[in-house]
Amino acid sequence: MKPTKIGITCYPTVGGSGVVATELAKLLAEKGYEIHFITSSVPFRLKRIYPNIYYHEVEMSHYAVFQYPPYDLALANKMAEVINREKIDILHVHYAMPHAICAILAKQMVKHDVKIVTTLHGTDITVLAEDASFTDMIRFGIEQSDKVTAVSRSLVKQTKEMLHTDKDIEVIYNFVDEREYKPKEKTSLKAQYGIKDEEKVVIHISNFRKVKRISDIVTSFAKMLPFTNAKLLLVGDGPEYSQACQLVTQLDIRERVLFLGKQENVAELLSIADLKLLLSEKESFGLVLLEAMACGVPCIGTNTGGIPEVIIDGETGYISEVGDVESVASLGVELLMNRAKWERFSRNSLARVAQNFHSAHIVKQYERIYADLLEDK
Ligand code: GMT
Repeated sequence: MKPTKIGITCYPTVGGSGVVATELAKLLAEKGYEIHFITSSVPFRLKRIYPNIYYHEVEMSHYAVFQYPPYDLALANKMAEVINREKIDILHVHYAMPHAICAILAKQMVKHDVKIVTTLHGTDITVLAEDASFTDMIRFGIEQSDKVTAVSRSLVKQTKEMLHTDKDIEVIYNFVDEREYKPKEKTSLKAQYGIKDEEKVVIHISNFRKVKRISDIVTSFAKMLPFTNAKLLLVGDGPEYSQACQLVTQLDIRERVLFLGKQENVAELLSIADLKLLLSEKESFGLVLLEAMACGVPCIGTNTGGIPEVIIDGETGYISEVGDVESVASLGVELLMNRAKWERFSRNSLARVAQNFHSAHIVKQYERIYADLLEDK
């Protein structure tokens, strides 16, 4: 039997959506699907050769007459070329804007019957909150897709409210690769960073965008310090990085905070962490929470978007109101200082990931969507 051929378009650089798209691709390829990435560069999680995964680069032409290089048109053109040549059955795009819109254009250009699956990750909707002139275009991308999924119930609700659409949007949660994200033996990493054995490790991982409220991370950590001996690992880079450095100096906690910048091996860093903080003002899911929980690290997150669908308040971690740094600090101290509670939360986190976000279970949900669409062909 011929393998089902899936085209995938995502943002190939850093970011949870690119991670989810690539991990899904790898697992599908292992199951015998033929995967064709159509992206501007090789997705960063695609580090080695995978026999069933192909990569088609979107090339840009830089004609002097174009004031702005037409990336979206180049993408649609590449999608159409790959659909025709490879006889792609399903084109699965991550983000409505611009990927779903490009996919719809590509579909109109080809003779081959291809179905479009769009997965919403949240930023489409965040963009809308800032520039409502995109509403009609994003709604078009969603409504013309053959199937739409979103990474949390909260994102479905928000999308429907903001776009006034009754398009059926199915929730398929994110997942992590359990082979990589799992509790690990203690390594010498803590000592290598100059962190003493008895010191607790609090960690934050993000792209340091404004929406992540990095100053709340630093401030709440500073408020924990009189009550607990701890270090803060700040992992990632982005627009708010230098402001975070300034705040750390201002609060006089420089020896307590390690700025690690972008790191590849996050699972290893999580193995030395005791507590994970994600205090965003908007977050459709929070993949980094799942990564931490899969390593047995309890999390404190904010009461926004999909975060309460990942953390169970008082069982796997805590939920705090956006900006309430006092409450984050006292909940953090409580968890770090109460060993029995920490161990219970850590076990509950592992169990929750295994029961609700297991990759095998999530991949099956995408496979069912593909199969249903192919049946309709
Ligand atoms: O959070 C970001 O800034 C990156 C963005 C992305 O494109 O990867 O993350 C979004 O998608 C992730 C994967 O589904 C989610 O885990 C993040 O919550 C979501 N970010 C926001 O909603 C702000």
